[in-house]
Amino acid sequence: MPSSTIPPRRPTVLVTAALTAVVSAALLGAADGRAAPAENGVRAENGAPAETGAERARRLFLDHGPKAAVMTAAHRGQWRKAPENSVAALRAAFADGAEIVEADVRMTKDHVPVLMHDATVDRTTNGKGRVSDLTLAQLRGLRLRAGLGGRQAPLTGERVPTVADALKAARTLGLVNLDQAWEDREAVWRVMEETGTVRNGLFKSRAPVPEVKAFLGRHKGALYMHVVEDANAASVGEFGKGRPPAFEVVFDDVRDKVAAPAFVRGLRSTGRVWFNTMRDGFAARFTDEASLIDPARGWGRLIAAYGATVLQTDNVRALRSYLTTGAADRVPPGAVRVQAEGYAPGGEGKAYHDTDAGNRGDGPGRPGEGVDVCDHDGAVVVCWMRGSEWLTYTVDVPKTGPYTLKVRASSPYEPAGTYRIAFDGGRPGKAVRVAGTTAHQAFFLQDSHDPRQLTRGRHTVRLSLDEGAFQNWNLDYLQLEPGGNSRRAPFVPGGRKFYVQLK
Ligand SMILES: [Ca+2]
Ligand SMILES: [Ca+2]
Ligand SMILES: [Ca+2]
Repeated sequence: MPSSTIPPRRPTVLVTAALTAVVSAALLGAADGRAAPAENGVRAENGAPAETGAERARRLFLDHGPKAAVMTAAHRGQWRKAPENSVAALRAAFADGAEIVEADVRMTKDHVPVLMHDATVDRTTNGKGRVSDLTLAQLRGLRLRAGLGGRQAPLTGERVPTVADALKAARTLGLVNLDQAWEDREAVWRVMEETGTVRNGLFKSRAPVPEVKAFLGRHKGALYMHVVEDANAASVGEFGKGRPPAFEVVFDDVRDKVAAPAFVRGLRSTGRVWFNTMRDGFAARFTDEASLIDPARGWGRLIAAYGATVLQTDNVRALRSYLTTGAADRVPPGAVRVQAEGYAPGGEGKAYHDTDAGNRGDGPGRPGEGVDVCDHDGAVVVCWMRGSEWLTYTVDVPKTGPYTLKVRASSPYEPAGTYRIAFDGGRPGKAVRVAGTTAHQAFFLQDSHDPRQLTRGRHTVRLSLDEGAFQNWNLDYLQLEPGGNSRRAPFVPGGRKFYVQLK
């Protein structure tokens, strides 16, 4: 099924023309071109000290005018390139254009704030146990796992950073939104003072307003964002005239009170409005993956209809691309993309083979057909992929020449499986290994390194899964790209840079 025919799950809201105008200006503002972030000490051409990326991010964050450009916040850093909540992921996120990095704070047994999302180190390191039961020295002995972690994610050379490490790394680069830090806010504030990074840190909470005001009264320079959802929507009014510079709005249904145009317009008039687009339910169904199919289904809608001026994403580069060029996940020139769920018609044994009848997934499969289709937070994919299954596709090749197939796939398993490609009823090629991507929701484009000569015109492609091999992966789309580069290194999530060789 072409992706454009996937029905939206929920009704959309009416947009007021005035709000649309304001937020369109915000999007255009983002496309005006960025002041080049500069390291401390770098001077602009006129000899004046250049503004650092961090100072620019802070200035933008405090700007809520009608032309305020939409800002990019990287969820747990750029985990597509380095382990989540690592210093390398933080640096990579800023390098890719994020102005803000979101990171999660936990306290060690010896009361040192560190970056770690979960209560335990089990998912993201090679250790075990609760962060609060481990000393900093013990944590420092652990290695972080690639990407989003998981039992089979490869180990990297990166270590668990302290909040001090993270803030120091961000000093000239941007803001760090310290999530889960409110409970330990005084300890985190002390770290900011000690490291000279008071201007980099961004606190957030859902705490009672008097508690927030007391903290901000004690620490005048603290940057703060208040989180609102239906349960605490009234807290906005309790701030009176002393509203924080930003509100994070969380809604799982477009009919929620906090998603009402008048409510978000009110927030937008005095500050920035931040939405999370990583998964379903933070901003209804307006997710990263929906945005990658068509930005109007996610990011564009949040900007136009909900006054979004900060988007927190797992897809920093695609969001930056959208904000600067209007396109999120563009098909490369000369390439052909076919959605996995858009397999050929003809039924079981002719167009596909699936090991069980019916759709085991939660996505829009075809009635009466066995191919399993899932909806992973807006990514419509073929899932429950198992040995012996196969799918066929028709592709229109624009020009005669060599082409290399790539697949956008995900899997928490390593390796995730193998597939072979056959064109036009010919013999299947060599087995191509699908590498684990550390999570079902972590999709990466993986190169088959199996270039083929194709003539201009229509071809059929059969993708078959080896029967004897372990198979458990998800396929979003296939992409035939012109050229053949079989010498490139095999895919590893995050690239090879951060990996350690294990004996
Ligand atoms: Ca099935
Ligand atoms: Ca299946
Ligand atoms: Ca797809």
